[in-house]
Amino acid sequence: MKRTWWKESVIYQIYPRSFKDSNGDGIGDLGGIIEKLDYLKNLGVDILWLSPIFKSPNDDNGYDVSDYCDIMDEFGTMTDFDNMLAGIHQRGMKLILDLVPNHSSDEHHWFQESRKSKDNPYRDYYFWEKEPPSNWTSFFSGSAWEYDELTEEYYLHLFSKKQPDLNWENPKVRQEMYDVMHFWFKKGVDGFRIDVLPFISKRLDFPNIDPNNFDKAIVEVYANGPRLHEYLHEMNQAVSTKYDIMTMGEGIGVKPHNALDYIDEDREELNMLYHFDHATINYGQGGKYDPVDWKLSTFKQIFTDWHHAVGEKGWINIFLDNHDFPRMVSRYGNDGIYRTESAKLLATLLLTMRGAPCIYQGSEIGMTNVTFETLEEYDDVEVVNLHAEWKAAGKDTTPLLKAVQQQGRDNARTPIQWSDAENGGFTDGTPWLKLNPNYTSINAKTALADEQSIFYFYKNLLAYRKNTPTLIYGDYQLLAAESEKVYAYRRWDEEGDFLVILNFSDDQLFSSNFVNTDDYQLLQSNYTNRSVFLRSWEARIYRKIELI
Ligand code: TEU
Ligand code: CA
Repeated sequence: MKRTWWKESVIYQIYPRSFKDSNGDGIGDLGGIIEKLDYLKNLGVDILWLSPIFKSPNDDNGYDVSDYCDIMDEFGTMTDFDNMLAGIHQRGMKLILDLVPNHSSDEHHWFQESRKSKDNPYRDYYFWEKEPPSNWTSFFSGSAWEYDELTEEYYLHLFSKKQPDLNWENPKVRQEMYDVMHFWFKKGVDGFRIDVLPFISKRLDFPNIDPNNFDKAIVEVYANGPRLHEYLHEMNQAVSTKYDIMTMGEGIGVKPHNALDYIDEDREELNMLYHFDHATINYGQGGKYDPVDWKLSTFKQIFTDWHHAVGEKGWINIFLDNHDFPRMVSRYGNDGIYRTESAKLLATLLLTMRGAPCIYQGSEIGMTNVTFETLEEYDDVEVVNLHAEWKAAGKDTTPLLKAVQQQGRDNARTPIQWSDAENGGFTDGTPWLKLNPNYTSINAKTALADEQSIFYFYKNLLAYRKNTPTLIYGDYQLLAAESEKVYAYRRWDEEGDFLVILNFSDDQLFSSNFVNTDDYQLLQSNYTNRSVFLRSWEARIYRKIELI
């Protein structure tokens, strides 16, 4: 398998709006990121991925772009960007930005022109129809077709109505997006995370979808359209191959069976992608806000299936949370009495799998979900629209509040808790979104002063992984597959042989019941003292004793 810098890198995702405010307006910004570059260097991450920083009306907090080649007013200026990029490179780190090619903001001048008249040169930059051709629905409630009275036609938007879908059938649209990529690569950016990339080619015969099976609609209708891989290869040849950069696709609609269509290095399309199979593991029949229990055996099988599906031909991100999902320690761990142990266990999983580990801001200090008491306190357009839909239908919104508290994206968007000072040291002003009140005890300052903190667990294991190619490139085998409490697996190659044993439960177990560790020695545990028992949320790494 080819070895590359981006395969050996650990990525840290920053959601700039919530990372650090440097000018007191309550909104995170590039100046705040510059202030924290030494903190990130100390942690030991290699690549910073910034959620979108381009001009935007922030209907979807930057994922609605009104100018792809200029910095969002709230985040600062292009000079701030240049200073931040220089600071990142001076510290030996790299920067990838978040490209949003599937849709623009409705305030982008392309759309402002397109909607003016049916014969406007920008008309077919977007999808316009006299009547909605099918029953497609938006991710953010309601129809995916919005009526525009100016030309008395409907335009397509798979997300909010302020995010009209761009028409990639139009070669001018494709060229515009390649020009955007060249612009940032020429400034020295090291790559892109590319938003909802599988959607840029859709089923343009617009078949109806089964409203009771949105995941099927995503995979078969919204994503993976007939010209997708033609576009991805064209993008690769027109842009990517001209720079030493990395492209990472957000793989909504990608499954093990079609993953290599995107990331097989011989196909010259994308370098890597991340999938959502584990991230949607608790979606019930009614989707995200109809959560159900999930089984560890299912979770383990997903990681195992993806490992074998991608094999040695491709590369995937390994993540457990990001700005679209709840905090991982609340979702997969125990954010109560075992918060520290379970956060360290999840860090062990992230950092001992084959793939590019992706740490979401705040996970390194074990930040948890927040519980806002009313739906009005939530900012996310997905929740605002759903709340309005429930109220319009006269439904009791109590169950929705409960589901949003558990599943909502704002759980991951509360401002980073830097210290126990007012507003967690995030801002001197009024934060754009309320902080989690537990910032008084869960914050970076406290973590940095405690050598047993989650921060130093990440730092130490990050460093170990970087010096242990087996954990990066080695093979993987699931062990104790049937266990609903323990996730155990082996990682090995000619240079090393490791066992990882993770107790995903509050229970104390006999470790010998699960894996034979006779020829191995304990390398590390998230508990400081030893025990014959595998303790609650204990994470152990064993290394095979090398016979001299
Ligand atoms: O996300 C697309 C996506 O798959 C998730 O947003 C998820 O389906 C959605 O949150 C509904 O639960 C990307 C970005 O990561 C997300 O923040 C944007 O809202 C979305 O695209 C539109 O740009
Ligand atoms: Ca600010």
